Amino acid sequence: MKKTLILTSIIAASSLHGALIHRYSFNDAAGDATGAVLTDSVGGAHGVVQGAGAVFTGSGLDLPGGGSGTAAYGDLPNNLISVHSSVTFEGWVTIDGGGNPWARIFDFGSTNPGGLNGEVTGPGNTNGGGTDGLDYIFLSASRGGDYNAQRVEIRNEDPAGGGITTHDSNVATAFPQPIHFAVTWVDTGVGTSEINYWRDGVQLTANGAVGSNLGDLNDVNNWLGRSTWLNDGNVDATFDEFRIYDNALSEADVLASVALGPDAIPEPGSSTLLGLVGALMIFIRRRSR
Ligand SMILES: [Ca+2]
Ligand SMILES: [Ca+2]
Ligand SMILES: [Ca+2]
Ligand SMILES: [Ca+2]
Repeated sequence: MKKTLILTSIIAASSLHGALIHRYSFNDAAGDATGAVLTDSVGGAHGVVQGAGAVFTGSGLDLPGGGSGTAAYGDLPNNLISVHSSVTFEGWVTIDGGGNPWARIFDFGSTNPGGLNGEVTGPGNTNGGGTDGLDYIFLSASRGGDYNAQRVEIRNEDPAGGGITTHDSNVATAFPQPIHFAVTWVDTGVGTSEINYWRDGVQLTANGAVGSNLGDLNDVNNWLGRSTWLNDGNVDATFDEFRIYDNALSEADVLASVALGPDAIPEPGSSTLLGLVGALMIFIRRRSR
């Protein structure tokens, strides 16, 4: 298994570099981030900070956590991923504290009543519909209020009838907890797709089957730190880096990224070596447990 991991990293040629389509680094000068633009340095799809209490640290966006009626979150533009047939979400985030049950790291989708009215444009329930998320893909920081438990979920109920896919994992979290995450979502056929999920370079969901396509997603509420289910709490976390790729990162790509960190992108030709370094780091970490 470990030999396989390392060999895979050596052999796999990375296609990571050319596939990065959105990059948010949050490196604005330290200070109040209320209403600030979230710059996309690669794709120009700039977002905005909604709600109250966010600050820039100089290297990240620090969200306060709290009820979604007022607390700050990152609001990215509509239709970022439904136009693609494969994507990877990747980021470096520190979970600052607990509470805020079902707090999300990211959640892209729509909220009741869905369709053209599925968009919520600010804190609270701005569209006046119900409070449940209908279409979405999310990675949660906690399951319920338990931060030693997480969930990746895809739901396709906008319009109704598309179903839901849930993948739970259980990784211990001690605040403040820095995390690297990568979630891939790839169409595999008409009405079928597949997800993979890594936390800190350890794969927790492998080839998880999903009964819908990326194009089925009504991605009008594309949020960092806020749930498309409006009664869930907003996360208390600091986002250092958030990226979207229009392909699926391989395990070698993910390990290369872990090794390099949030401030740089692997160059073509360097990611094989970096993947090896990343695999060795995880190998050593596992042996030391
Ligand atoms: Ca915080
Ligand atoms: Ca849908
Ligand atoms: Ca929106
Ligand atoms: Ca940063």
